[in-house]
Amino acid sequence: MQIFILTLFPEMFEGPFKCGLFQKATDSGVVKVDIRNIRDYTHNKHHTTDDSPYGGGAGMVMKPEPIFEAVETIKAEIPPKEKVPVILLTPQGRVLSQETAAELSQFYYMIFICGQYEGIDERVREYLVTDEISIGDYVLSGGELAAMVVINTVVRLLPGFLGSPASLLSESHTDGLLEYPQYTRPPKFRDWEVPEILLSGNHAQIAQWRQEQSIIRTKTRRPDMIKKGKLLH
Ligand code: 6GU
Repeated sequence: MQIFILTLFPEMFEGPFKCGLFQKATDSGVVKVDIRNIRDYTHNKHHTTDDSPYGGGAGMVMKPEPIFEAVETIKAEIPPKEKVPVILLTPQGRVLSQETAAELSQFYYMIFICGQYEGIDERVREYLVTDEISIGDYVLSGGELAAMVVINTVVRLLPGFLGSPASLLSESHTDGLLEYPQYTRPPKFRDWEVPEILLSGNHAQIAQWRQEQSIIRTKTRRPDMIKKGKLLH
């Protein structure tokens, strides 16, 4: 997968892509991340990327020209037959879910535009962007952190990202239930013992216990997930 990120703050991306499994994925070629500064696509004297809003009001609005030019430059580097989603990170977008992540993981190329919270010229939305994503109902100052979250959910679904594909199957939000409690050695830490059943070696009973724990946990912590009918698949 090849991911392009358009941002005014490329430095923000230095951490998350250089650690742990993600670094492994970039090293092994499972994913390539190409971060581009929107400012590099400006031609005016001061390399301005924003301007005051028509009609007045507080804050600044991101100008359309550098964003269009950046996307068009990237598209010219991609084989023309490829379907390339152009995704704007914005609190006005559809809210990210595991289904959205699975859907995006099917594309080979993707372009993310990190908007600043104050705003982006509407013509970017209307004539350039193909999808708008939010990561939840709260406000971030810009789309950068949101892009990292979206990209993380997508890339970890790619074949070759996780050590064992089984861990994708049992995890929260994939089978619609929260994960069951996990323990490791020692069997007794301070006064607290690991549930006996997990030490029993009886795999059928362990599987049943875990399923029950998942259901209890989901009912108490996320009853909304059960109401949504996610339990049914
Ligand atoms: Cl994608 N951007 C901003 N600025 N705030 C957000 C968001 C995105 N998703 C949730 N809050």
